[in-house]
Amino acid sequence: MYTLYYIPGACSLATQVVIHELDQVVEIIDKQNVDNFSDINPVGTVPVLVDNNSTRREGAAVMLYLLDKHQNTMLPATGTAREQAIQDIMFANATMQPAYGHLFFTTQNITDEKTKQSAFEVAAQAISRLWQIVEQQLANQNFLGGDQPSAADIMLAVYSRWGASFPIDIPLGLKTQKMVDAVVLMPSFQRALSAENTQSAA
Ligand SMILES: N[C@@H](CCC(=O)N[C@@H](CS)C(=O)NCC(=O)O)C(=O)O
Repeated sequence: MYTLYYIPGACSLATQVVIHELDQVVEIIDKQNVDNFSDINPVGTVPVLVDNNSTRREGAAVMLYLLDKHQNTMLPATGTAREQAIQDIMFANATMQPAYGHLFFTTQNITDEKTKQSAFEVAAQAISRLWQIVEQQLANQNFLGGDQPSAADIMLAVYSRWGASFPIDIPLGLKTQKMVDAVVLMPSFQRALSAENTQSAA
């Protein structure tokens, strides 16, 4: 059984979805209820995955660990399809997620309202440019992984929900919106959302 430390709605949601897709049992713990979280992850971030006695952090590394450990169609075992899937995971984790991070940084660190709105807008433009790249990649396929969702599709679907918390518009292309809607409707995604809600309500 895995233990996954999470924050509701955060990038750790994608980790939980993938664990469900892999048919693995997971206990989830809200990081905000853990007093000594820095003992578990000195960086202070989620996701953190505990597998028996080993603790893993960094979303992309956790994702690759899980996908290499359990049989699945989300990460091809060899060849260019595997290279593409890893590139897509890295794009999600190391490019799209930090771009959204600018929105959270702005909220937390800029107090002047005019400066704050400008910073939101600049960040939103940068994020929108990245979504246009996703749209181009989806021109001839329904998911980044081809005809079924990959880990990167799941990660991007989670991030796409963050824009609603900020006073800016981040439009998604038609194919991208269709990909996000399909991922959010996956039973594993709904199960992960519901597990987070149940924990938060407890
Ligand atoms: N590079 C890290 C970044 C993870 C990260 O930024 N996680 C956010 C949530 S998506 C977090 O834990 N932020 C700290 C906090 O909100 O307390 C990773 O990929 O795991």
